[in-house]
Amino acid sequence: ETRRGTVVWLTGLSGAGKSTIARLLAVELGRAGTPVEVLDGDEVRAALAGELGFTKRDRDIQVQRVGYLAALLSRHGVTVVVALISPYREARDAVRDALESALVSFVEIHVRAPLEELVRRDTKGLYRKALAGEITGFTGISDPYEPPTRPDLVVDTDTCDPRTAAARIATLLRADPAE
Ligand code: GGZ
Repeated sequence: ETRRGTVVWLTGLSGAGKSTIARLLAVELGRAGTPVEVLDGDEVRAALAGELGFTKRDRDIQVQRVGYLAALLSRHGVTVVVALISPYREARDAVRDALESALVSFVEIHVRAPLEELVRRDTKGLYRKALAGEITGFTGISDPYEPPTRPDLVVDTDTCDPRTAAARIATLLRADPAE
């Protein structure tokens, strides 16, 4: 049995820092000579999920699609860094099972910050709109988020800057190279 690749799956609320950390991690891994791709929820939605909204069903489809893309890439030795809210445990676990059956390592990272901190940051103004009821079904405000039960790592972005977070993940990957 040879391990085929690694998928680093960043899950967490909007604005917690998933995209920033994913990008920094990709740069760090790339510098070390690892072929790497980032699959970011926003970008995948813009590229090929235009019809999907934010119902449970649509989010589950989004997670499944990104999991499928990650499987294709990782099969060729690419380390795939995924940045996706992916709020439902069952959908994440289904991706994990599929990847592990394909001998791909699935490393689950919870990118976390207290909700009041996210509301305070509100970089895109989405929390204000969600709190005002202008966006319905917004994760963390009016839609559920199920944190991972046994994440490989939890990154608290209120106390840990993105650079340090990316470095911690890189260290974890080195320590545990596709087990
Ligand atoms: C959550 C929403 C919503 C609702 C729009 N709930 O931080 P952002 O803005 O740039 O990234 C979020 C993105 C969520 O896409 P994902 O594909 O990661 O979500 S999921 O895994 O749940 O499918 C957010 C924005 O879209 N956004 N409406 N209602 N986030």
